[in-house]
Amino acid sequence: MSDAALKAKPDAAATDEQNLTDGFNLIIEALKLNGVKTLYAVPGIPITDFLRMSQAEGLRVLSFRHEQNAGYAASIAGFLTKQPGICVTVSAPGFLNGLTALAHATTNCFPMILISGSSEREVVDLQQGDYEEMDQLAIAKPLCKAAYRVLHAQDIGIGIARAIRAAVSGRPGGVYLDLPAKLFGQVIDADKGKMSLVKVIDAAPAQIPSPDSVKRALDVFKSAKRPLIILGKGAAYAQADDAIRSFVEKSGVPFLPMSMGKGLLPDTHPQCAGAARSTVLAQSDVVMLIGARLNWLLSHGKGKAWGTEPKKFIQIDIEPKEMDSNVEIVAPVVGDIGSCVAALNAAMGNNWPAPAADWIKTVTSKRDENVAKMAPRLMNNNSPMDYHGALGVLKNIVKERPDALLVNEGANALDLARGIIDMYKPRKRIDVGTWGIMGIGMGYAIAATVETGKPVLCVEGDSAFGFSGMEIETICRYNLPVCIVILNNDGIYRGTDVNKASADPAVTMFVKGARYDKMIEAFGGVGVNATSPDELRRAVNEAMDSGKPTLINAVLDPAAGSESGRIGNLNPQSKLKKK
Ligand SMILES: Cc1ncc(C[n+]2csc(CCOP(=O)(O)OP(=O)(O)O)c2C)c(N)n1
Ligand SMILES: [Mg+2]
Repeated sequence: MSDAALKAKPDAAATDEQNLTDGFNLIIEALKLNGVKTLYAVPGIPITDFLRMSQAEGLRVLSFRHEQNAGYAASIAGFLTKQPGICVTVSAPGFLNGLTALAHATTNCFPMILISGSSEREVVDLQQGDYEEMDQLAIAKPLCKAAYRVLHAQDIGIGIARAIRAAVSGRPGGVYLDLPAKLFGQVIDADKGKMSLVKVIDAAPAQIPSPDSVKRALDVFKSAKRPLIILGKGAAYAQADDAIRSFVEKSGVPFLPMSMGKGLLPDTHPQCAGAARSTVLAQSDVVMLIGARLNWLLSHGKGKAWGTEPKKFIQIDIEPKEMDSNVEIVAPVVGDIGSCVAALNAAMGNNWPAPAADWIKTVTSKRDENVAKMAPRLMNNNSPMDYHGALGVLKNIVKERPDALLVNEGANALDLARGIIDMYKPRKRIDVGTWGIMGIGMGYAIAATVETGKPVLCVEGDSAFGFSGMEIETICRYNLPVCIVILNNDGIYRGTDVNKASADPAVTMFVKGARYDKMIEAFGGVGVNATSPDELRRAVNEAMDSGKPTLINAVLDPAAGSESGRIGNLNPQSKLKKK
């Protein structure tokens, strides 16, 4: 071959390559075209190069230590942004690790897409024992809103468009997207590839409530003697903050925020009935639910907690099937929360009659009484600490730093923090959600700061932290402004349980006096052992000021805490004596 011919050959190949694209690139382009900026992932076959290329192409790739945490991060990214959070995993075990988070997203109505690489269809379907063989699509289906598989590179655009639309439209939820290994390497004509990409237009179209339903709701609301508004996390998700605030204030009605609805209006707002929960549930006669479901968290809308007064429920929700799920809904308003509240605002006018003064007085005096009762307990400086001493400190820190996000999980660590720490802005409190699961902590913390650019304070039970604790390495590696406070009472619920049958520790007990702060030092973070509220205050303020990854081991009295926190009544009981 002549020199000229030798030279010409690579050039021809290069021109050929220019006219071709592949699965790797098409997936990245399809995601970018639809505004995806971040992937939460754990690398491995067949997605390692995909993640490398994504990073090279300008996507932010957060590489985790375990897929469940990457999945929880993606799920809360969806809640915070109204865009589907994306988690990417390897096949079989990685997929299964991510699946818990996908089911969690679906249950909590967070838009999320779990993208998993998978083994070859031919081999999986004949069950011939492929590397990480598993029929992932079939397994994912019952746990999510929709599940899709893409087999051909030219279908990647459609596959990703369908996944995005399914995740965010209507009631949001989890979507599974199955991408077999061979797809990534499939090569097609570059122009054809480009043409096959789909930009999703109006992914979550407004769903306008019918005028009749709005009128019916306002008629019932107006007829109330003791009205109550309950704000759920659906209301927070909607990002209709001004409209919701204006509706609540125009009505003058007491409102009760659900855990992740806290901060839509400040917990210190004159109409907030958070500290008078039992009173308002028992005594109200008309209850308007805005993006809140009558599930176990609201005692299904019936029974002792709801008192003996007859109730009328008005429910605002995007999902028609939610209506009458537990009790009769006399005024269902079906639509997206933003559109529904806007319609209520328009129809109620500016002269809405104030609720009866005696009802407002009942609520506010109960609230003020409970707040006053709690106040001295929050100021104690006991060492070792109790929950109230430690949480009193954190309450003040959140008041001074209302822009920070608060991540919260545990049993006592959750229930007491929820009650004690006031929130001032929407979508600042993120926690265990509908299932009350442990393990969301570090994944949520990572996504919270990555998605919002704000610092994060995590309030963690020592057990709760253990479920995602290894991600402190991820927090240090990406140098994220996350301050973790572990309310360490040496165990699940408390650290005083005794096993009388053998030398083994009781099942709820952990190593006594464990020093969690030393763990983060292994990765270059700041570790602090705090034994009093004063030490805790100093350490948290320093961490929030510096933005350095910090883990504070807050030493609690092992006797502090009660079985299952506030929900001990859910433990099954038998008439037979316990052994
Ligand atoms: C995934 C999962 N596994 C187990 C549980 C059961 N559970 C509920 S709370 C809890 C831990 C409570 O202990 P801790 O986090 O230390 O909080 P504390 O009450 O001691 O403050 C556990 C294991 C759960 N909710 N979720
Ligand atoms: Mg504990």
